[in-house]
Amino acid sequence: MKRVFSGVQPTGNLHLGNYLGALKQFVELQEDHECIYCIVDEHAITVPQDPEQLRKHILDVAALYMAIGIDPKKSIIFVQSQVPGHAELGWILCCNSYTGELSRMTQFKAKSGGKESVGTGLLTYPVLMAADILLYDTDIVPVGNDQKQHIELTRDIAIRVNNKYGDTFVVPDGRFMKSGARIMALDDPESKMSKSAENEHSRISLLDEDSKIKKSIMRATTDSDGEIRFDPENKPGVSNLLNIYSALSGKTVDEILANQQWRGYGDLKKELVAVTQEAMAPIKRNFEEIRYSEELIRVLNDGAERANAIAEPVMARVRDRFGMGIKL
Ligand code: ATP
Ligand code: LTN
Repeated sequence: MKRVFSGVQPTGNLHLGNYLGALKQFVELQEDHECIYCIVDEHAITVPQDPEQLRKHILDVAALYMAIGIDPKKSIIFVQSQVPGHAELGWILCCNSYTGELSRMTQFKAKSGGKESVGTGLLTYPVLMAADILLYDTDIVPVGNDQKQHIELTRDIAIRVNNKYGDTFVVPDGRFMKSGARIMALDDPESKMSKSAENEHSRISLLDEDSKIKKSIMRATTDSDGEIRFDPENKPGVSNLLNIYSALSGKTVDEILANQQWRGYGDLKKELVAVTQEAMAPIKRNFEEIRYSEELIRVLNDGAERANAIAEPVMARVRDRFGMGIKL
């Protein structure tokens, strides 16, 4: 069975972009892959975090993983900082990457732009991500489109180390969704839906109440020509709504457009409200059941142990290839 690894940052409530771009594939993949899903708290601290909030968000993401259908009997769910190999391999890989290639990463440029002092962790963030992936001999990494560059860097570092030290790492492939790979902000369809945008109506969180879902979608930015068609370049707002509709319903955009009798954007939005509320309802129900249960903590502790059991032999191989530590 091929091995899958992916991670989500515990930096706020997960939204439709996270769900449709990444998490939905996590659930599908667990049927015929060995899946490892991480809550990457070491990545979260690349920007300042309130400790209490961070602790809360870690458990929120873990509960959401389970609420959307990740089954701890099939997949490993764990918290990054509970497995020491991530930080250790992160350091080793830092010593095998270049400041030039890291400063060229779009996410780094976006997050550091215009600031006088920039945390080193923001620059080395993708190297830690490479460590997460390579630590488990991962074959496949399901992520949203925005992570393409980081996956490429991971492959470059793996190949570089393999060439220099002999076969050490499995070179992984990214896996990207066709619809949903890039969900845009509802209030600004030119930028991606994000946890950190100031306007709460720019996103739909997986835990939003029905009334909030309705408000955010009904307010979504469209355009003034009134024609409903899929044209991301000229009609990014309407196309984003259709894209969300398609990803949530499992229908293609063509199928949706062929069967609709909408008289205007309002009708499309109303239908999308219903589709979204229906898709979110079971997630919210499951979340409430799991979030404050002892089972959640058991799942995470057990997950960390299972993850460590895979990571440790890989670390032993890496230390050995690099000539680190002592050997009897
Ligand atoms: P955010 O911008 O929401 O803070 P992020 O990309 O910084 O998200 P994560 O929460 O770790 O950080 O992302 C989890 C997964 O969700 C990643 O695979 C990422 O590619 C995906 N993702 C994030 N935003 C979107 C989006 N708008 N559309 C599709 N996928 C997304
Ligand atoms: N960088 C990713 C989160 C992330 C990740 C990973 C994804 C950290 N480590 C390993 C896949 C595999 C993000 O910002 N979304």
